[in-house]
Amino acid sequence: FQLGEHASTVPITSYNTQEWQKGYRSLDQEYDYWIDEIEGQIPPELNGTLFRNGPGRLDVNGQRIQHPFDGDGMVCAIAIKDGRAHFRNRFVRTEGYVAEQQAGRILYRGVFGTQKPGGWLANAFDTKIKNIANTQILYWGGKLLALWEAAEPYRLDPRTLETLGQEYFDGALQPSAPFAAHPWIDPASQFDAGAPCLVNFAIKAGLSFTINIYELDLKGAIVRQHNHPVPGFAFIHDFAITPNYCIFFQNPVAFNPVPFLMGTRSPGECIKFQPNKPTRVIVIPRDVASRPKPIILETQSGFVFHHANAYEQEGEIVIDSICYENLPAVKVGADYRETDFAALAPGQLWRFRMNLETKAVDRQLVEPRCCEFPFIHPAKAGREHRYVYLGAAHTAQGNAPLQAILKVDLKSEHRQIWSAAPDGYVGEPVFVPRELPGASGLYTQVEGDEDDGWLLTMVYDSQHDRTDVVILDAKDLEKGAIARLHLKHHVPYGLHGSFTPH
Ligand code: 3ON
Ligand code: FE
Repeated sequence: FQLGEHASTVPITSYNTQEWQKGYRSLDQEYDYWIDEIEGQIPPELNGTLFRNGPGRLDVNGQRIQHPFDGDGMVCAIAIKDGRAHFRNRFVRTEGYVAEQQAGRILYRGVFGTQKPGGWLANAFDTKIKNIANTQILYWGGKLLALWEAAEPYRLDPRTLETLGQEYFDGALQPSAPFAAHPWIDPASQFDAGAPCLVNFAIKAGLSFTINIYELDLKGAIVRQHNHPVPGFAFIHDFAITPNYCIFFQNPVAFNPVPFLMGTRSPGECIKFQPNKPTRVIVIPRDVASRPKPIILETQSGFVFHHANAYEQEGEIVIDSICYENLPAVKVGADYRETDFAALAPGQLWRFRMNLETKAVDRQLVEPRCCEFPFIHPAKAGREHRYVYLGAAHTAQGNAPLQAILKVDLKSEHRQIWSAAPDGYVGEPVFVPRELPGASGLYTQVEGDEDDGWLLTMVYDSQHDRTDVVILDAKDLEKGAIARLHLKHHVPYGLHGSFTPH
């Protein structure tokens, strides 16, 4: 593989860089309205709230945030009931957001390039990074939690999205301790008599690294916790679970802290991908009673942000992940809006098979199309799944912005695609099963077909400079959107979301 290999061979026709860039403007206003411009029809059986988090502000009073991953979390709630939909968005009032709003300028350094104004002198030896609560939003144990992987969750009011403060789970989480942005719901936990539980992790960074694993019961209490040291530098954004294991991919990266300490670079700009080093796979048993010890495996070099799912099969663990052949360095001072997509390696869906006895890891490319934001039926978490839904590029080859929703059938190898190109840019597709949730208010069982339900995604329509909430029939993407809810404004490209039926 050569970086930029696609550049000369693939004509870029599906998107326009200037149009794409418009989706990265701040949305300062906070709205609260019934959506009355709807094309098509919201299915009357679809009831609940789609919560979505992401950077809402790409500048502080005109001072540019260097990278969208550094932007303050802004949560959208699209509440759907009886064919009607209501929109609301609110910034998470983190300590840093409030302080910077008051000051009218950037007061904190960010992980991905944002620096305080005033050059390196103004930044040197300041290692305090703002909790921006911008990555995921999830309702669990009666609490709506905005998550960012390097600090504690913020709790919001699920109805008003008002910020209620940091969440420490009755003191089980230490002040300012991290809590990752990628929890999984185990639909039937063997450690909770078959009840669902929430499994999350945290990467505690410092001179050495630790993986913390947290399991929460339905009431939202941390009921199991264990910690494991990790050798080397750990940049682990997501993980996967099975009934018995947690699986982590430790990406091969090196970190040189000196420029960060000297104030010349952010931490993200000090990370260097190591193409000649293997990826370490860390498998940690979930059974705390057995005093779990990590099992370490190795596979080819690659970079993984997101896993679609994992499951156990005849002594092996199967895991589907979005893997990049290379992680481009965050370039100092570069403008992310000038990204040369064609010069970067695309994220692609791979299947890894891992044998815990022999430690052999086998990997296979499942889908070469550029894709990100994998999503599965919630009841299949940790169990064998048939379908993966993804945000994908419009064209089958090359790297490009996400403009389509792709459905991969792992059994028949069939694909379905719905594209919003050339004007539309899509986000994560959230799958909502058609069947009603179980007594716990969660989707814990697949009753009919695994793809019987809807995909909800937010699509930036660059032509109208506004965002649509698009509803697709997950069984048949190619029949087109069954409803397009036009918002009154744009919403900056986001990260992750979840659906809460109620
Ligand atoms: O790992 C160490 C400890 C740690 C927690 C060092 C560290 C400084 C890198 C770190 C912090 C990591 C953070 C704060 C990561 C935040 C990530 C984030 C906000 C978002 C990641 C998004 C990933 C993807 C793949 C997004 C894709 C977006 C598109 C395709 C387009 O919209
Ligand atoms: Fe993520």
